[in-house]
Amino acid sequence: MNAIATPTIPARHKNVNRAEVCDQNFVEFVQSWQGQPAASRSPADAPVLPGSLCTRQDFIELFDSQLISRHLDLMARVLRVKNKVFYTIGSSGHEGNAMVARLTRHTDPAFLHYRSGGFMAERFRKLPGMDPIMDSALSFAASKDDPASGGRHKVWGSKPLWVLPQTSTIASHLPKALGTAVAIEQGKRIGHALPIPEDSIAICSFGDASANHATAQTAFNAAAWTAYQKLPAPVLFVCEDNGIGISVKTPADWIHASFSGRRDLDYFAVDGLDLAAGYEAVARAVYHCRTTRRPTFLHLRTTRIMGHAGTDFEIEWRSVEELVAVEATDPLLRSAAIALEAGVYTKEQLLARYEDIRKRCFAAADEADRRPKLTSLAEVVAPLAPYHPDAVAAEAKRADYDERRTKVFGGPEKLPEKQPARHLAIQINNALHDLFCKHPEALLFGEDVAQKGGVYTVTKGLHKAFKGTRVFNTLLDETLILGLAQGFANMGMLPIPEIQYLAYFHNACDQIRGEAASLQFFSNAQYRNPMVMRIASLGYQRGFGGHFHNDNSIAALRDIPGLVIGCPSRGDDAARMLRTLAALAKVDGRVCAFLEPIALYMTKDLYAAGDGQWQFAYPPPSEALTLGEERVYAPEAKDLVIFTFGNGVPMSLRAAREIETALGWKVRVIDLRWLLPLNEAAIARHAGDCARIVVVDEGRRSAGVGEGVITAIVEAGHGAKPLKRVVGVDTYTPLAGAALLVLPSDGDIVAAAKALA
Ligand SMILES: Cc1ncc(C[n+]2csc(CCOP(=O)(O)OP(=O)(O)O)c2C)c(N)n1
Ligand SMILES: [Mg+2]
Repeated sequence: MNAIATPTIPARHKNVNRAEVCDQNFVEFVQSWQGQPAASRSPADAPVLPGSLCTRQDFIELFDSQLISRHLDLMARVLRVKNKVFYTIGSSGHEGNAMVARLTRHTDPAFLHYRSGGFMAERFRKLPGMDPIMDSALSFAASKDDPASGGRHKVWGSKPLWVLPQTSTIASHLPKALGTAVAIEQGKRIGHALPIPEDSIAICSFGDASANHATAQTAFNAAAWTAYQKLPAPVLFVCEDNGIGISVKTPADWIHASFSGRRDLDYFAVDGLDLAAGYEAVARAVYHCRTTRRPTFLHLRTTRIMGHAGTDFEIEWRSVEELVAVEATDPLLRSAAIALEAGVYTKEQLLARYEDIRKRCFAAADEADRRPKLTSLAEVVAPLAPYHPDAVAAEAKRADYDERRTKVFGGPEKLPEKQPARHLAIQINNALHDLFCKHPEALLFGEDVAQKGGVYTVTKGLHKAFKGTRVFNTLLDETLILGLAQGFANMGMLPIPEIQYLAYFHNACDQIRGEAASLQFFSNAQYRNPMVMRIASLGYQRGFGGHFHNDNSIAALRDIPGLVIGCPSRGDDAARMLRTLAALAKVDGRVCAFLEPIALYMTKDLYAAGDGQWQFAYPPPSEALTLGEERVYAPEAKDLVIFTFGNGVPMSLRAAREIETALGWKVRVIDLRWLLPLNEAAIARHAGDCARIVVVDEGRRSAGVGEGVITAIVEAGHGAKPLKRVVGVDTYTPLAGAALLVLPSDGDIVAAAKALA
């Protein structure tokens, strides 16, 4: 029998537009309600239904939040068609999450699922004078007056309400939510003044399908790993289980089966469809999380009304019977029943309330439509990569911590600037010690960084000098390391995460690309998560071979909007650059990457064994570089300029000698030092100054740094000059000596120059 012809399904239920169906369902449900209202009106603080922890007052406000959320959804569906709203993923069926907002504080940082309309409407009550309807309408309309993102995305976000805007990448916010929870505790341990009360918890919500994502599992695992060691991790994971992800059903009972017995993740099941029944369980979960400081998993039963988004015509892929059955579980019908049963509203009052909120939502949308949009490129990118050069320089060169550093280094005579010239690893290590003296809120963490001091001993001694509260090993999970970094930054600390090898950055790349680097942009500069991420990088290692210890993939970082990338080739520059990066993080909230060339960590010689010419004196702490500032070797030379960075610098200097001998040319070598943003003006200047150009790029041919350098040269009008590129091959790096076949060599540089002769 044709399912659609089933007599129990009224014709209007076959409507493709399920928003209209749900809207009518609500009205009809109220009109046809046959129950008996409570005999007498109970006071505002009495249970809304017998035995419920939810009082009448709680219920009235929660139900209002649900109605606001619902009518924002309905409004979005109507106005999307008119091109006045640009986003239709709704909260319908999930409005019970308002309970979580009511039972937490507006200072509990919240990282929210996209179905959080109810939560937001309820959280807005926590501060006077805020209007969830207008704020949401501005966001739906992509107006630049949108207080969350300034019109950059439809996000749930609010600075005063501690709702940090999230991207659409499901599960990507869980590691930073855990990181924020850990940071609350870490901040207390190091005596850092937190921006929120000390007993705050971090809240993060997500869907049932998202709970399976590797990034979500990372957070669950790390939370349990932390609690297993009896360390606090006050994070409230709220899994809003509607049983489906777009069109894929979650196996029946999977969330309960998977999480209810998980060690060190304390599980609470809540009926999110029923305010009267669910309220107490939410209260228990929140209380548990706040008082025990243990990771808490709140399994909130929800349903999904009106499809995944406005573009999801469920009727095309689900039977009408199934749809109708789902719609019958609409939590707003249950709330309506409670309201009528408890005598909170008469039918007429309830319908009037329903229509009144509808009107307010459409009026707000009308107003939002009149508000300005982002109309210039300058406006769009304004919050992406703020840079105040003078303030950054002042902070980078600030050297008011003499007393602390003298103590840490063991006396005035032991200060590193008074020691002989040393190699890169030692000078990075010294610079990190200095940064730790300068910033009491700096933390360094990663794999093996503490007692061992990192694989290459670059962080040696920091753990001893600054203790395990500031220098610590994490679990082996790069996604989590970068999630932690965001959490510490959210709480106002200066995270210096270490990624053990560049190859292992890639499996956590989204935490920087999608999350950290995007926060200032999507929050319209209201939130920032500054950090200095150190990554042991690049090729030419002699001790430890193979691709994964010699990864030269730089483009994966270079395409991240707003990121700053520094790559030193020598110890003195590294120290000056680290100071600048920390200052960029402090002053402008920038997310910074520092690519440390492993092969140069221990390099002492330049031209010949024992010459010691690749060791440099430690610059005193008042010295720093300007972002983009290049190092110029032989500035007077004009026959040939070599642009390079990292390992390419000593290689090019050696090649330059050979070229001078062979061709009689004077060779200028430019160490770019900053790989993002590239200093295009400096590149153009040097290219203009010299007769010939070679670009030495240890990255890969199709995606390195060189193509950016050459573009800058061509765009500046120097494209006609004789030019060669020496660049890595588009391949993975093989083990042992074969590695040198795929990476540029001194000889390749000389050959390129000769080809220009
Ligand atoms: C990493 C990632 N992969 C895929 C998507 C596309 N996508 C958006 S929502 C979604 C389903 C999520 O389902 P669930 O977690 O159950 O949340 P619900 O929408 O049901 O509330 C998918 C696959 C995405 N946003 N992010
Ligand atoms: Mg779901």
